[in-house]
Amino acid sequence: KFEYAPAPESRSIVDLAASYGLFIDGEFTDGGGTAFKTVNPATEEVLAEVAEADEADVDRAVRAARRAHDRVWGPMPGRERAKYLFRIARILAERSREFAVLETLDNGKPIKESRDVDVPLVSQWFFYNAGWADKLDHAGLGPNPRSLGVAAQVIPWNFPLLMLAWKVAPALAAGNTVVLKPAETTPLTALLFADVCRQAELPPGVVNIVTGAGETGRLLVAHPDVNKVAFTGSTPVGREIARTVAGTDKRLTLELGGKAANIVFEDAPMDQAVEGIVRGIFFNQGHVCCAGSRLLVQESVAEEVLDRLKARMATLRLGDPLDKNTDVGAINSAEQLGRIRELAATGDDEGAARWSAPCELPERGFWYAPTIFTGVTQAHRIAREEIFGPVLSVLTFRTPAEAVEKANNTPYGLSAGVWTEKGSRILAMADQLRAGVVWANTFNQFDPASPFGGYKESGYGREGGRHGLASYLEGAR
Ligand code: TXE
Repeated sequence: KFEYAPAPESRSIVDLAASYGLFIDGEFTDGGGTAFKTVNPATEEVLAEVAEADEADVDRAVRAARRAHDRVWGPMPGRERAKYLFRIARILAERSREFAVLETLDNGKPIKESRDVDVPLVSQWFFYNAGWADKLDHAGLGPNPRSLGVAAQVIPWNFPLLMLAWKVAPALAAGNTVVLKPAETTPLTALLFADVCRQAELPPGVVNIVTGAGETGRLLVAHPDVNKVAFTGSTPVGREIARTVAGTDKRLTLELGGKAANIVFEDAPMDQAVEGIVRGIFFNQGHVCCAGSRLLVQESVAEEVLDRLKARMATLRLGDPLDKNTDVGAINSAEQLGRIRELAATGDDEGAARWSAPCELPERGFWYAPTIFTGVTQAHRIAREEIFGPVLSVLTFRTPAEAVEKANNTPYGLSAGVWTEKGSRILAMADQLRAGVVWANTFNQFDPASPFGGYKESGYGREGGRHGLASYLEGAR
């Protein structure tokens, strides 16, 4: 059974985060369930034992959030809420190194990314949303926007702290309180975030963190006193959540998988395009819902693009995620590695040609070499299903119309990329692509002011910008 032991100052950040337990009503506490282990995916070492929240813990967390919403956070003037959010944003920036190291240990992503992308974006998200908190009545969102109440938020393991920020920052700015469940393979930065809430003297119950596996998430989503559910994760779990929420008055936003097309025209700026392809699929080991996992390249330049891409891939450094020169880190879990291997093997079986970057995989830990498949047809599973790993499927096209048709031939619709020097083509493509985000001559860029979300099986609702805020408000558009 998990025992809550407060950590002495001298222990490492992993020990600290692990010793926190569940965070309910402003207190760290041990849960009623059994503990589970979280491992460093680069070494397979156990990092920490973390409490599994059971039904009573989830209920306690939701009740704490309800009280905090009704008595403190909901009625609080926006300008006061803003002060807390600015304070949290500042503390996150001040403690950024600690967060970056812990994120890399728990997730396996290169420190270069957690330090330069994830953690800076996290504090930006809080700064941006803090700025909304005192302007809700005057920003054209609606005549009288009000908080929804208690938000249940379930997040995945690919951007543990950033997904927390995407969910928690707008919810709090809009006057809601939250119960958040991080993914079971990456719970540690959420617990360290709870410590930031304490440091910021956020009123008890405004943020509650319940760690655990899918069952904890299921209990949270189904709790009758929850007003809003926000989920990022797999499509099957998203469907299950939609069924649970159907027939209740809970609001729901879902951000699910993707199979984005990264479309390279013959007039594209070639050097940038190759960098964009690499960033599109190998950033965060391809554990990215909006990853550019299908390269659509115009036939006339396909050979040149592939030659350049392979040359660039050969320079990627795979290995110790804590080494600041590492470009490609570890796969987050043995299960995910298994899924990647299985789906990639169907590429071989169905007749596509595999090429992997020459690199030595460490003996321990979960690793997959950056890989591309050429000769892929639209019928292949690797062209249709989300691999969620460093594996790129390459298809070709002749005309812009063919590019659009192939790009849209997917059950998903989260993102797309277009590479061309022609401005009119960018606009025409953006118009025709059935994707929530279309990047032009760039890829995987995020900004707290930009709405993000999908078409079709990629989910519904938007996160980010005023649209993301509106999904946490009653009476807002
Ligand atoms: O996702 P799950 P998994 C895709 C990606 C990946 C696949 C499986 O293709 O290979 O999903 O990943 C919680 N009720 N994406 O298994 O299970 C779970 O504990 C409530 C894309 O990790 O969806 C975790 O906190 N919650 C994606 C979260 O849901 C439940 C990111 C996500 O886990 C639950 C992740 C239930 N019944 C995976 N079952 C993206 N869009 O970015 C599980 N959970």
